Amino acid sequence: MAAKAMFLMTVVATGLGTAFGASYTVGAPGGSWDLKTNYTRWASATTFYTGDKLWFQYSGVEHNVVEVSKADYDACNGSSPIATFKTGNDAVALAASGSRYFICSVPGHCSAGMKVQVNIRSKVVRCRGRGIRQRCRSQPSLSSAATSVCPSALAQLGLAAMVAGIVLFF
Ligand SMILES: [Cu+2]
Repeated sequence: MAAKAMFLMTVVATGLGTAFGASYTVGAPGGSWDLKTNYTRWASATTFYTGDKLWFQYSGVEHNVVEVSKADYDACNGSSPIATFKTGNDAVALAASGSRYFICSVPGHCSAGMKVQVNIRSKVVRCRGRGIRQRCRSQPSLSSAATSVCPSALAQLGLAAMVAGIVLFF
């Protein structure tokens, strides 16, 4: 029965993770973090919201990801990085609204187009009702799938599942 409670907890945690953020692989589906993708076109096809995540997938031997200021983005200068990533499978959380700038600092790559600007909008979540009956909607709403149970309600549900699991176990 403890296993059952653990399963429920996992479901609740997974729900929390997916309900309030999307993950985007940079350059996908046509490309990745490479020398042939048009990142201006790629970024303009998506509206990014706070809570979303970027994935940079590439060969760590050939490329890297350097977050820079707008001036360094425009100049393709990677010598004053805000952050540096080089594993080839790097996640960047878009926690705040505003613009973020990423380039590849391998000589020649940024000027060849390996640079992406991401504009992040803040996502407002509005909730109605209380407890596990509470329902929330992200505004602006991305789709009907944006309607989901609120984090607080999920936490309560998780707690209830845990208590039920303990009661059943003993
Ligand atoms: Cu590169």
